[in-house]
Amino acid sequence: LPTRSQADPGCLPAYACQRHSPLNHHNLCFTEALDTLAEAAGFEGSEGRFLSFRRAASVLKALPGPITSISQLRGLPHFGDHSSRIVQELLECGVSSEVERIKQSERYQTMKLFTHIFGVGVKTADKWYRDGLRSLADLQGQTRKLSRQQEAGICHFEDLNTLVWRHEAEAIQRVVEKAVRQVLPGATVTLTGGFRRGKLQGHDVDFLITHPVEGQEEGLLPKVMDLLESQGFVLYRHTQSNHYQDLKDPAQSTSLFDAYERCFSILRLPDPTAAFRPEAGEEPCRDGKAVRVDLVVAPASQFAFALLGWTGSQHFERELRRFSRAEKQLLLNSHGLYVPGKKESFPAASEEDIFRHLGLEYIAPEYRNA
Ligand code: DCP
Ligand code: MG
Repeated sequence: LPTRSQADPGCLPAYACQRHSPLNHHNLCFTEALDTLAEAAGFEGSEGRFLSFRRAASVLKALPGPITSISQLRGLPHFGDHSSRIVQELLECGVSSEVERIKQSERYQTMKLFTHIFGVGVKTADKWYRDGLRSLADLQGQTRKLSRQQEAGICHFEDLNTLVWRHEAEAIQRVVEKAVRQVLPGATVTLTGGFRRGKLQGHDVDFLITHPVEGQEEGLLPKVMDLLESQGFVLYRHTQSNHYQDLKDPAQSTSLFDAYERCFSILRLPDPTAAFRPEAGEEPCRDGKAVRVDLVVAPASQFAFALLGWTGSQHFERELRRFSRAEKQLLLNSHGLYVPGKKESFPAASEEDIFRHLGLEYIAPEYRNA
């Protein structure tokens, strides 16, 4: 299978997991427009349109240079009439009237606002919109019951919608690592998500925790969160225990949600002055910025799958699973790689093993920004 995109854009492979998608690419003005259309389609529940625009945007992220003429789109996978028209308009006018109209619309702006609240998905945002709500003030001024998560999301809205910098993610990692090791010596904490793909900023911080002795890691998170709470770092936490033993067919867990022990949290960023004075670590930080942190615990035997699944990007993950199913008749999720109907996963000690099982060239995390 051709996996290199660099040499000849005419031979760009169809799946994002077969291409190199660097963080910084050459077609930002086009991909932003197409991603906006994808997002807007997602707000309307149009999964098909969402995927078409997302796939077209992703193709442009893997091109070796900028699109300067519409003829360069010829032969590119996933470029339908609509996406081509948008690119053409941008080439000719510098803006797309359709994209501008959407961005200005009350519907788009409100849906964007509401879905940026922690704990609010498209369905809830749409319901609120149809009920006539348009702003955070509208939400606060009404009597409907919000979930504890949504309350926290509104309370920390401003902080949570300020991007997290890499050095802030690393400061949180030090705090989490210290707590994890105190609770379970030998356990490791890996920074995943966008930061593992080389992003300098993210909307949250994702950690994957494991221990070399299988089973030792079970039940770790409640203890870690108790410790972090006693240190004054926890603003919100919702911990779930793992349930992969309960799954009748682990391969069927192909939804976006895996069955690992996990905690969705909001942590207070450690005081920067305390970060350089470990002896002052006992002192709770009072004024740190609120940051969304996801902690996931995987047993050693599933770690490679969890790491691959949590590194993203989301589109890269979707494409890996689609490739596995359509091209290899295998089911991939964050727990394993399965022959349909079989309970046992292929073993994998590393991400490289998984790519190899799938017959794919290994793509390093920095090139998974599809
Ligand atoms: N992921 C997933 N299923 C979920 C949540 C996440 O497969 N339900 C994967 C894909 C994501 C990665 O985990 O790329 C991390 O999720 P984020 O939403 O945090 O996305 P990123 O870290 O990639 O981006 P950002 O920088 O915006 O946080
Ligand atoms: Mg993230």
